[in-house]
Amino acid sequence: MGNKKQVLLVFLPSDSGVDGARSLFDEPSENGFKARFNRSIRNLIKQTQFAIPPLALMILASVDVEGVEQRICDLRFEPTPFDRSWDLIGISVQTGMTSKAFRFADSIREKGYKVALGGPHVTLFPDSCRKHADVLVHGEADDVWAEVLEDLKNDSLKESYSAVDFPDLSLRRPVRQQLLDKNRYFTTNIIQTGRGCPYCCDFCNVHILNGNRHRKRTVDDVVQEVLRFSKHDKRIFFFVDDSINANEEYALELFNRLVPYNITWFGQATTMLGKQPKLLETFVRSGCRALLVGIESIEPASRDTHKKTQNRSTDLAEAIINIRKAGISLYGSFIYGLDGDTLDTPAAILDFVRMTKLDVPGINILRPNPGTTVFNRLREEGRLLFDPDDLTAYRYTFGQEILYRPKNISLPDFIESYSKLTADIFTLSNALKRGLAAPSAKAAVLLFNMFYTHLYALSRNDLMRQMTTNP
Ligand code: B12
Repeated sequence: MGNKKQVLLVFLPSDSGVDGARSLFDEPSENGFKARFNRSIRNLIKQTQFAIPPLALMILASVDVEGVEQRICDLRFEPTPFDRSWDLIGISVQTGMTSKAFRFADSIREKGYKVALGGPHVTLFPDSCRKHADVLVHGEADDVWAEVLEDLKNDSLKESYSAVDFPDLSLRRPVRQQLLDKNRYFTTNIIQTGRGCPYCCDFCNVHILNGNRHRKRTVDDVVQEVLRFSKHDKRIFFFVDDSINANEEYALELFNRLVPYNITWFGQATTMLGKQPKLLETFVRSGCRALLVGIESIEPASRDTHKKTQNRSTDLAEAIINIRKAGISLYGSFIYGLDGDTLDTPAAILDFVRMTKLDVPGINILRPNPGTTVFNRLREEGRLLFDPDDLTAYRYTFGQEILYRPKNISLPDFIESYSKLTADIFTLSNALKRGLAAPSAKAAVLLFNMFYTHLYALSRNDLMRQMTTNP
C-alpha cells in the first residue's frame, strides 16, 4: 500500500425493488412463518443475481492519479471495510435514497472519515447535501474526479467541485471492470455508449441531469471496451443507455461492428425500435436478447399531459409485436395513475399486456421524484402526500406506496384497482406461461415474473396498510 492515499467508493442498497423486496412496515415477527418465508425469497432473489454493478463507481475508480488507490464497496453484498483506514470515502446518492445516504455519511464522519458525496441527487440538490459532506461533487464527475484525487494527494481538498461542462464522451476513458467481484453480479459487462436525452417526459429528470443533447462515445471506443471486457467476463453485456436505439445511424454502425464477436446483450430502448426494421434486425444479429421499453401509458390523454410525446399509443402494440417477432423479449414498463387515467385504465392495460404478450410487464405507480416537472406541478396543485420541502421524505419504493392524489381516481379506488391489476397480471401460472412463451432469455423472463409475483404481493399488502394507517 505504501504511502498511497486510499479512497473507498460506496454504493448503497435501496430499500425496495431488486435490492430489497421487503415490506415498508416492520414485519410482525422476525421469526414468524411469513417473515422467514419473505427472508428466504429475498435471499433467493439475491442469489439469482439481478444486481447491476454501479457503473458510475466503476468509471470513477478507473480514474488513475498517481499516489492514489481506489476501491469499490457495494453495500448490497459486503459490509464497509473499516479494517482499513480510508483517506476519503465517496458515496453515490440517488434521490429517494437520501435518508440512508445521509445517515451513512454522518455515521462515518463521526468515526473521523472524510466523505465526498456525488451522484444524481447531489447534482440536483447540492444544498441539501452540504451538511453531510466534507466534499461535494456536482454533475458528471468523469473529469472533475481527477482534480479531487490530486487535491486529496496534496492535502488541499476543497468543499465543492463542479463540472464546468458535460464531459466530452468522445475522449477515451477506459473503464476497468476488474475492480468488481465478478461472482456477485449477473455480469460485470456494463457499458454506456452515450448520455443526454432529447425528450422531456415530465416524470423524469435525465434531460436535466445529463442535458438535452445526446453525447456519444466513439464507436471504436465502445467496440474496444466490449472486446476488453469479454476477455475478463464471458457473460452477457448490459448497455445502460436509456434509449439505445435513439440515434439510429450510430446504433446501426455500432451493432453491425459487434456482430462478429458473438456477444449476447440486454439493454433499454424506446418502442420506436419496432418501426426501425433495419436496426431491429441488426440488434438481433448482434446478440440482443432482451430489452426494457418504457411504455408508460396507453392513454393518449396521459401521454399528452405528461409529455411522453415519442411513439403515439396507436403504434405501440404493433411496435411491441414486431420486436417480439424478431426474437427479442420485452420488459414493458407502465405507469398507472397518470393524469389522463381513469378507473377504466387497468382493464385497458390488462388487454394490452395480453394482446402484445409482453414478457415482463412492470406495473408502476407514478413516483413524483423531486426535481421533476411533475413533482413541481403536483406540489402546486397540493396533491403530494409527503412534505415537499423535506427531500428526505421522498423515498423510492416499488409500487408499495402512493405518494400523491391521482387526478381522476380517489385514493381508495386507486389502491383497489391497482392491486387488482397486479394480482391479475402476476400469478405463478402466468409467470410460467410468460417464461415458456418468451422469444428469448426464457429463464430471465421466468425469474423476473416469479420475483414480481412476490414483490407485487408485498406491494398490495403495503398499500392496504398505508390506507388503513393513513386513510
Ligand atoms: C442502470 C441504472 C440502475 C441500476 C444500477 C444503479 C447505478 N446507479 O449504477 C439499478 C437497477 C441498480 C438502479 C437502481 C436504482 N435507480 Co437507477 N438508473 C440506472 C440508469 C438507467 C443508468 C445509471 C448509470 O449507470 N449511469 C451512468 C453513470 C456514469 O452516470 P451516473 O450514475 O449519473 O454517474 C455520474 C454522476 O452522477 C456522478 N456520480 C455518481 N455517483 C457518484 C459518486 C461520487 C462519490 C461522485 C464524486 C460522483 C458520482 O459521476 C458519474 C460519472 O459522471 C439511470 C438513468 C441514467 N440515464 O443515468 C437510472 C437512475 C440513476 N436510477 C434512478 C433511480 C431512482 C433508481 C432507484 C432509486 C430505483 C429503485 N429501484 O429503488 C435505485 C437506486 C439504487 C441505489 N442503490 O442507489 C434515477 C435517479 C434519479 C435521481 N434523481 O436520483 C435515474 C436517473 C433514473 C431516472 N430516470 O430517474 N438503477
